Amino acid sequence: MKRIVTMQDLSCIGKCSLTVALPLLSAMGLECAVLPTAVLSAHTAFEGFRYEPLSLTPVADHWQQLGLQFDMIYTGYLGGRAQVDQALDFFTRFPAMRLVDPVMADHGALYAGLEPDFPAVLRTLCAQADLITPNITEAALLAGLPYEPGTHSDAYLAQLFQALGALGAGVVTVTGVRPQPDVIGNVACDCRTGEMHASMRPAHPGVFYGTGDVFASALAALLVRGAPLSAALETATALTDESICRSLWRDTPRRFGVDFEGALPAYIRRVEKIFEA
Ligand code: PXL
Repeated sequence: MKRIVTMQDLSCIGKCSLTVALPLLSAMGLECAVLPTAVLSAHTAFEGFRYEPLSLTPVADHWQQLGLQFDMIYTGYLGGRAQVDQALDFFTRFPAMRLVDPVMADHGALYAGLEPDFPAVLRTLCAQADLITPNITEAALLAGLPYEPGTHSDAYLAQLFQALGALGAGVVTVTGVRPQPDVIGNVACDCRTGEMHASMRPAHPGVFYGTGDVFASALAALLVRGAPLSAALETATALTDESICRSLWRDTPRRFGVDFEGALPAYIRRVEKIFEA
């Protein structure tokens, strides 16, 4: 079984980060080790959230003594410079494929509690990644380009991908791309070959928390199991869209996250078909 370690916060309420990544990665047939970077009473869109950072160094020390090895390191929300430094240190200690989801912003604004220089801090982490998965806001912040709410022209996307590729990661995916007002989806670029893929769906109005984490977790699992980028993008996008649609049907309060749980059985069948082929 492949072993993946995911480093991100544990938000106790509002499905996102670890409470999305762990169930998804396990359901996709991976051994999932967890490095909780902080405990939050609820994610940062809940007013008054409490934040307790954790030190990962003792965990990394112990894992090194045990001689543990990982197929992939997947980092998500890190919350501050100290946590990013710990991720960089972890990268040097454990050789593995690195997926960095530069979680920091959405809809043109940084998440509550993050310092304005955090995009520059995350750029240093992205430079050490094999794959990065920003949303369109994070992509603009990392690229140093103005945020555009959409629609996104081919020229704007080309500028984004060029700047993100120059950061150093071989593969860049950007989520929340809107080529037309009623269409939204994800675009992947293998910057080493110039190969591009897009996976689009009908857009639904409003904010859906945790969807970036659903997408990145699904993509991580598919890629570590050896799926080609095009199939991984399409399948991870399908799970994200299905989770959003189920939340809409069931009218789940938005801040509590999307209903990925109900989408999982069909998704797992779809994933197994990729690896049967
Ligand atoms: O879903 C991204 C995310 C992860 N972790 C925390 C967050 C958010 C988004 O708001 O607040 C703590």
